[in-house]
Amino acid sequence: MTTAPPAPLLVENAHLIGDEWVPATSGERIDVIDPATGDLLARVPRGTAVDVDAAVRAAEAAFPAWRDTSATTRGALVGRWAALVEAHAAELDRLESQEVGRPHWGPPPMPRILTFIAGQADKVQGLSLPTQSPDVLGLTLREPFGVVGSVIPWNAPGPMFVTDTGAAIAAGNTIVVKPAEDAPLTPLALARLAREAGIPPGVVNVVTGYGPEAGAALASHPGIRRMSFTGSPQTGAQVMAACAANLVPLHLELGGKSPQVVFPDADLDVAIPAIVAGITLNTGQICAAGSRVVVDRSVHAEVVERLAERMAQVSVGPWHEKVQMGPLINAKQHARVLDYVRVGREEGAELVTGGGRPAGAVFERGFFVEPTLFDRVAPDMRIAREEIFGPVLSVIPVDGEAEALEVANGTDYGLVASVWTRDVGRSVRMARGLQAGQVVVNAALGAGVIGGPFGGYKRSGFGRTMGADAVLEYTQVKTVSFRG
Ligand code: TXE
Repeated sequence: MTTAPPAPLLVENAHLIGDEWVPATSGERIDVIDPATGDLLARVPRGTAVDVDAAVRAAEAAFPAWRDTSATTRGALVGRWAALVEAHAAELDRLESQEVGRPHWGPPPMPRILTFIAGQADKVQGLSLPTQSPDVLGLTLREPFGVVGSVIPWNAPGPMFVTDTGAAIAAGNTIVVKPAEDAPLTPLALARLAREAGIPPGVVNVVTGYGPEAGAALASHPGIRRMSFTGSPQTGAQVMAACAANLVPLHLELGGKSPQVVFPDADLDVAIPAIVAGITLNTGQICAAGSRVVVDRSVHAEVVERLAERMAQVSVGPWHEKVQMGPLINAKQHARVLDYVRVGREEGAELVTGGGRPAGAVFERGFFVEPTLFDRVAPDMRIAREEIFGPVLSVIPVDGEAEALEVANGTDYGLVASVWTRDVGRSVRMARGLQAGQVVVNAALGAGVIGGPFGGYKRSGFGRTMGADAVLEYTQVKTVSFRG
């Protein structure tokens, strides 16, 4: 096995506050580890409330000029950022692969996300309003909030960083981002490219650090006018409480327990590989991971057999072009996933394949776990209701469409749902009935739609990113009426 060479965009022990790449005021650092090997990749500042405060002040100072920069120029600068990210795509991909421990996914989505956002910057429009009298004009303005805050997780640090940052700054806000302590290197590299693209100092700021220190300080900072958070529901609730104290609006993206509903008329040749990819991609550490297979009993045995066969073919290992699944992010997540395997067995589910650390010397140092399949899972078991965030797939047999829908909707989450059927009427009924922010019919999760709004129903969160309104979400509306 070859290891990926070190990425040249690495920023060592510095985060970005205004125009300065600086260490933490405390001088303390956090080790960033390659989860496939346990090797040290780099150290980043352990930022605290002091650093967050400095970043918010830098963002406040930059805001008036950035707000007053024309939308055309803002869009052009985000476009230049997209072009630089594209030019460095291979290095960014390597860096993200190393810190997340994932294999090569193909071209990174960051340039595409930024290009889409860049095109929205000069499309932020208000309305002209009817008025009571002919000498009065009424209109709405869409204005930025000011300084916005963003806390992002470690599972897809590059796409998360550009999704929030791009939309926020295209609308004329300035931003302070707190990346996850496990994967801050890609966000730092992207911030470096933002500066190189000519985005002025203070418009994009990044403070690295631990959640309860830097993250909590950002969420509760009185200078923040709007917040966004992606991560666990527990931390999301804390961030929301901090925002509530300051009456700050926010959007939350909190994960899922996404069902993949398989009917007897499904094309299993397409469905089986897609379902396995949906739970092994990024080692199951994706908010949209399809972690429950809700399958009609009449095809249940065949589906389980074919899923097991396919899962056994997934190549697991440290970064290599041919490897499909890497390790989990850290020791805590590794212990958590293995604990869910124990829970599933104790609850009476049938472990069909996987369930442990793969055998072999190469797996001893990293946080590896086998692709794992549980059958005969009941809807009320914990492994059917709680987000595991690992490559653990639960098969739940059901009888008929009504029960399939009830079981598919039977969790607190509602992020993504897929349906596998050739019956058009049934797919329409399911698309309408499924409680999820995204429904996919006969395709892999997240397949190919450009500009689809992304976000959750129920406890998967609220607010939408990535859609035609991504930039509008970062504006507030002012009604102006004036008499001539
Ligand atoms: O999440 P946290 P963790 C889920 C997934 C996973 C579980 C735990 O189920 O197993 O969460 O992961 C910052 N104030 N998801 O512990 O704590 C933290 O530094 C402000 C789903 O990593 O939510 C990091 O930047 N911020 C998910 C970010 O929050 C705080 C992606 C996420 O960490 C904070 C990740 C605080 N008090 C995990 N405490 C998805 N939706 O895709 C922590 N943070």
